[in-house]
Amino acid sequence: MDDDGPRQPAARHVDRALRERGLEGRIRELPTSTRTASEAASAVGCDVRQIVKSLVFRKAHSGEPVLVLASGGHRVDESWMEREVGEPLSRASPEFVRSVTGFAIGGVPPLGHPSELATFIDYDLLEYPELWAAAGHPNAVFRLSARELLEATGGRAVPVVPPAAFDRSEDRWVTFDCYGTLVDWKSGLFAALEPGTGPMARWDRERLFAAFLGEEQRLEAQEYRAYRTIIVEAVRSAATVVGIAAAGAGADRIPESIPEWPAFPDARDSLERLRSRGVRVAVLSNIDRDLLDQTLERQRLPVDEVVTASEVRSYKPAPAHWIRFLKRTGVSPGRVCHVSGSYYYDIAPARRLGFRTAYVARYREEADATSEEVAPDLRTLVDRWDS
Ligand code: 5CA
Repeated sequence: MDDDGPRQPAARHVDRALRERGLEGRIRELPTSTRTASEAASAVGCDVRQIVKSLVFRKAHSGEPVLVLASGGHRVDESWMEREVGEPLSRASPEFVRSVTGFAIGGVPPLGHPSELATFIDYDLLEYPELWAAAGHPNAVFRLSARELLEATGGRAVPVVPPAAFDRSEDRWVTFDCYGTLVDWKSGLFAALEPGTGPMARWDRERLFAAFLGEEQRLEAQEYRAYRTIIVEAVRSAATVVGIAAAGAGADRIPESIPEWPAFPDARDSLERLRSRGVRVAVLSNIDRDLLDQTLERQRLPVDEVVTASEVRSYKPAPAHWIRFLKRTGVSPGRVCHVSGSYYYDIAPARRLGFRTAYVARYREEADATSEEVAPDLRTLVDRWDS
């Protein structure tokens, strides 16, 4: 293996910009051309829609550059984009592209430019767990996830062609995480395990739960698998890590017990109060659709819309749940507040996509002040919104 990174100078430059963002060893220099999106897709063996095209436009009045990161499957609709940008756009000349990005057409990367460019990201890209972009040279590309593209470029997610739900909805929405926010999954999980282990000491519970969260994160970041598989495997390996073998033995029973996991006492009332005021509510959950449906029915939680990991085939904090929600409803993220008990899974990615956020401290996770609002529970939050 070549430990010194890419050979082409332009690709080395992109490699340095990637390293600065914690994205090491991503670049592939290929024997065939990756000059166009379809060539790049054939060269790496992915769908052309997973290719990030880095297209430069020029604002007609100010002359400023705009970088549009579009899916290889899309032809950017310039008149639509002008609405997002707020100014007429023209295509950039090859010279302009080189002067503002530092790279020639055919190899323009989405980052690593001499100065930061106003950046818009095609939100259809953000439903793919794996993306490929040009790495400075027409034979070099690099792999990154949708979440990494958002974070590394700081770009704004927008539709680059008119979306199906064309008219921006005027509805007000509140979107919720489910397990850990509406449903007390920590109690539910131990209620499922303790018939096998006997009552666990508080210390063992905390250690097991912490190890479980770590294992779950690790498994969810891999290739998509159903949540009922992931949760069993996460509990088994957490039990091994902390040395509570009996807990691992009970892991098989967990998925079918999930619909019994109790809603927090204020969950149903809070959803009903919001809906009675004309606010629409949705649940965006890292679980299989059938299990969520059973939870909502059994716990009598009324919602207008649902997006699950099994539908988008990825797990939060990947952005796909929120993108799917925006596409289905036609609402813009600024009209939505996303509510969750987790900074990692929900608050951080929702903010990155322009949603308002409210953190509910269900299990007293340390507040890190990245959420606009923080409340001890849902009842307090909805009371505050009412006053
Ligand atoms: N390496 C591949 C993707 S990994 C790549 O760079 N594809 S691209 O689509 O981002 O870059 C080619 C794009 O540059 C074309 O889609 C086109 O929009 C733009 N382009 C090509 N020729 C010109 C030109 N003469 N003037 C301005 N833009 C051009």
